[in-house]
Amino acid sequence: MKMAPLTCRRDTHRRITSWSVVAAAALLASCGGSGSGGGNSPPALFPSAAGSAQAACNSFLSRAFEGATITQATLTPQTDTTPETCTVRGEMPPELAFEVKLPSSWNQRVLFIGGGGFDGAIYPSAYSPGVAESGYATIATNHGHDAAKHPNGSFVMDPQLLQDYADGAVPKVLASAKAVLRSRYGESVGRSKFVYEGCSGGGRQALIQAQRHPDLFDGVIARAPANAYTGQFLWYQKILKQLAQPEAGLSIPKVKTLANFMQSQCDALDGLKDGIISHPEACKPDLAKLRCTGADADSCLTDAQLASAKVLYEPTDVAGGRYTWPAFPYVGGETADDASWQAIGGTTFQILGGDYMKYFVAQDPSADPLNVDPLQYTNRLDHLARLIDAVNPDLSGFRARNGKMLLMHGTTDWLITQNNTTDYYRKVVAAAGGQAAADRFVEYYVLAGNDHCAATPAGGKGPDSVDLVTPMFDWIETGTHPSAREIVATRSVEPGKGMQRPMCRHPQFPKYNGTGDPDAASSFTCTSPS
Ligand SMILES: [Ca+2]
Repeated sequence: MKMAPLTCRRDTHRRITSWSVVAAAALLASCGGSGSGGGNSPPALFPSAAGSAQAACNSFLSRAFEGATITQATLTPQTDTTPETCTVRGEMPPELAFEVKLPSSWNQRVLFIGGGGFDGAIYPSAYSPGVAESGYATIATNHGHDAAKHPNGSFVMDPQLLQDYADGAVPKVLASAKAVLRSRYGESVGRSKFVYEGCSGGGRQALIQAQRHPDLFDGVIARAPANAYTGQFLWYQKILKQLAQPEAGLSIPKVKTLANFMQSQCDALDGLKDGIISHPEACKPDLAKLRCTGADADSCLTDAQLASAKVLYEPTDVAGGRYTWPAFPYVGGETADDASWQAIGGTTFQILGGDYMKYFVAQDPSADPLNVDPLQYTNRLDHLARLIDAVNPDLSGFRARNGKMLLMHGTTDWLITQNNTTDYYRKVVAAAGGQAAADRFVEYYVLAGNDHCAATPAGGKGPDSVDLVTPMFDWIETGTHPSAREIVATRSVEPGKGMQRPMCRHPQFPKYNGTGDPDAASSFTCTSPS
């Protein structure tokens, strides 16, 4: 994994999901802030008093809260950037574990931090920068199982663990965590707002809450959600089988050829040749121009390789049309770095697609993933989809309780295509009765040049760090829509330089004004496609 070198930061975290060796170190690169504003900061309920905080933290040990037993309680002292915090770990059978962070100076907001991948471990750091410094009480969980006991996808062969992973863990954890919060902060917890933020598998969890448990959270933030899970994973098998065809593999030099072609055709369409294709909808390259006219060479694609590109870029169906997958935009993973594309045909995709086909579908660890025929497992696939997929666009229950939703996706995500989030958003808009009705409770933002839940430098050429938690809490607390403020994303790998771009609501894109510092957000205007 790569960690960004930092000299000045408010928040650093690592995201390592079992899906990927890609680790995201998302952080606020500039000490000047994210541009998202500060939000409300009520006075602390529990000013740090020596002794009292330690006693309060110790008091949790071995106590039970709604079926969970507290097995650890640790008080960490205040630092230059983070408040004194009591972290408690709760466990409930069979393997569900969670963590609640209780800052002594609490801002009266509660953030549930989503995990990712196949979970099995607790990832307690927020994607939005500034959370750890700002006094949020936070909750995180392993989503039901211990990956040390059940590596990779093997846990799903236990129906209880599958249920907890799919949908069951969060309501149970939240009930226990609320009891912990009330014990620490008193009944004022009942007046606090609760938000769920997650990426990838955590993004799926965010959508699950809005779709199936609309009373649990006041707001949900779904980044790069893995919500069309069944289609996504069956597509992994489809692309792996395609790449395994004779002469159909895409080597790194071939991918570079593909990426350079996309850049030559589409980079300038957003007004600036900067290596970031910020207006992907306008990008319609003719891949036939890449066809080898003579001998095979790194600078061209053979017919078999063009067929692989077709699977990458064209919407497709899997399992005999039972499930669909929208594939990548023409600015997808091919513009990410080499390591990402090595993963497309290599380790990560093979692990993901392989574990899914072996454990989820065939329920046979010895199965050959590429030879598991989805058509032989349609009942199992439908069962998995009912449990895990989070594709229901009917959010009427969530709307009725005044819930708010933010969607976000990076354009160069090579693991889950941005097109999938766009599809879901369009369906939500339609189900809500149109754009005006949808705008009251859901906003969808696009992060041009950002990879899958990842921080730079591995995570793409654009900015990667953006605070969505502050705009969400302000939305649900004050009614100020995120779109009514300027939300700025920062490139975390270069904190001194601090490339920044405005976050634009789909289908708008950040268009260069023609003049001004290309690293300044003010040099771009969110523009609707013509
Ligand atoms: Ca550009």
